[in-house]
Amino acid sequence: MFVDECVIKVQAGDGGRGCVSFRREKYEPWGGPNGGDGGRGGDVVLVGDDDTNNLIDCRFRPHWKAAHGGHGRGKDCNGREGRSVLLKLPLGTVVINAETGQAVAEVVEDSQRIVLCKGGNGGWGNTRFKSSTHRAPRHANPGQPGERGTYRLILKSIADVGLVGFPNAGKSSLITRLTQARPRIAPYPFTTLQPQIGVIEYAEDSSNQHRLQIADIPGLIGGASENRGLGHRFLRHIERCRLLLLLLDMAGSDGRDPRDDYATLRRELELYDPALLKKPRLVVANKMDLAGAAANLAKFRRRHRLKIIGVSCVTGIGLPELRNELLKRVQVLRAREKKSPSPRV
Ligand SMILES: Nc1nc2c(ncn2[C@@H]2O[C@H](COP(=O)(O)OP(=O)(O)OP(=O)(O)O)[C@@H](O)[C@H]2O)c(=O)[nH]1
Ligand SMILES: [Mg+2]
Repeated sequence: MFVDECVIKVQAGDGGRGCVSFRREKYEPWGGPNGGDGGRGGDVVLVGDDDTNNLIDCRFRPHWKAAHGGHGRGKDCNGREGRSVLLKLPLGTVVINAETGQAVAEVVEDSQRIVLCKGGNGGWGNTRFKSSTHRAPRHANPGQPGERGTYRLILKSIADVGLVGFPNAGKSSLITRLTQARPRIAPYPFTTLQPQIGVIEYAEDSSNQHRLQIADIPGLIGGASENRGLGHRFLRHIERCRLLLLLLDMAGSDGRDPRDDYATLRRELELYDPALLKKPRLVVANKMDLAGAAANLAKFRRRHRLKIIGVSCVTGIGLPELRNELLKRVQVLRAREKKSPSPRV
């Protein structure tokens, strides 16, 4: 089961109470105050985890509570600190406050730690209140309550290249040819039901290796904005990609015209978010090994004056050119982002 959205309730630990106590020993009947402080409550901490790509843990465990701090005790003993609770989240998780609707955090790096709710401070024991004029204070502070809240988690995968295409266009076949990822491939639509991320490795030389991530999402069809097919649900996983790869079945093997497919894909992207159309994109014509594909490509080129790379995932033609083109474009985009960094949300 793939879960990319869920709601959690979190509660940090309360601080422990301070203690009121006085030193009483043999021959020392009126010793001073010696009440210890309460301990801090534990925090709720989000931790980026590169090994998960799913929010399923949070779906089945929606309540996360950190431990309360221990109460202070006599003989100047401070309470213990409450243990923090660590929530491992996949990279690309956006945390939204469910009450205000505001994004409060975003997990983007492996092992990144974000304190979502802070534990309450422990209360002071009566030792803290003694002074030259107040030598036997009989009060202590209660601990402060820990922060708590309800948050919506939304996973938006992070990849360099996002694959968009009709069902059966060959998206999973392409990712299988280019990377080590092994999504299911079958001659019927909607084989892929959840996003898959693969890594393309380029061994330039032994000291300088480049890699880029490519995301395969379930296919789009006309009317996806009205929830036809799997709808627009998975488009959030390509929202942050640097480059969109529009993959077309140039042989029209499902009886459609690739030129109509291209128009439909663009319209669906625009209906989801017009910003997606402004993203750099590369059009790739697949299934060039089949009869009719070359003629269709010529017609397509006549209508759209774009750079189109023709490939076949069966024979492998065009794939080396595609690999190089992807690296070249992503490197340019990365360099541009470095110059003027802007959030890829
Ligand atoms: N002849 C030919 N067949 C291809 C090529 N690429 C993919 N196919 C076939 O097309 C069918 C669909 O391929 P998939 O890779 O599963 O397509 P997809 O876009 O991932 O489809 P969904 O996951 O259903 O959206 C499979 O039967 C593949 O073998 C190609 O270049 N040439
Ligand atoms: Mg697929």
